[in-house]
Amino acid sequence: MFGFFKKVLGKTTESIQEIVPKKSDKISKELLEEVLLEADVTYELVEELLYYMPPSDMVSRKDVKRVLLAYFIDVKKEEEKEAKPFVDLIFGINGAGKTTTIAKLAYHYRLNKNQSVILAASDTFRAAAIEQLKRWADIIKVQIVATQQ
Ligand SMILES: Nc1nc2c(ncn2[C@@H]2O[C@H](COP(=O)(O)OP(=O)(O)OP(=O)(O)O)[C@@H](O)[C@H]2O)c(=O)[nH]1
Ligand SMILES: [Mg+2]
Repeated sequence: MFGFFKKVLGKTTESIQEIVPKKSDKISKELLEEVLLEADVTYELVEELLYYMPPSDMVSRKDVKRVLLAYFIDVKKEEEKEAKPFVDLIFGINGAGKTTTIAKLAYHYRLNKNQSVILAASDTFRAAAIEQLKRWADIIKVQIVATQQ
């Protein structure tokens, strides 16, 4: 049932499955809130997700699936990424976690998809931005193109 989420929310679904016994079909909203927050889902989004759940204290796997799915309606289908090369555009406010996410994606593509990844350090302005990306490239063993700050 949670196949789709396993792909996009690996760790989060694992946490949910760990605490919801296989036979049980319900999870308390309180516990669901805890799991989502521990999985780094922002407080605002957790509040919003809970708002769209049914009014009862316990929610079913079906409800969780329905509500979470609505948030991933725009997730690109895997096939769309088959064309090579492709570029992912990541954007967000300062310190939101863009670079870390880029490293996670690059690692995922290299390891799980067996794709060839190349990082390009294009933030030549922020202090240590190039160093930060170089460090990630080194850790996850992907190529990087970088120049001077
Ligand atoms: N808890 C948690 N911390 C994270 C996550 N992603 C990034 N961080 C931390 O948040 C801080 C900023 O992450 P970066 O990836 O450098 O953020 P950024 O958006 O690239 O930052 P700028 O390039 O300065 O705008 C770092 O200390 C990361 O370790 C995450 O998913 N969870
Ligand atoms: Mg960054």
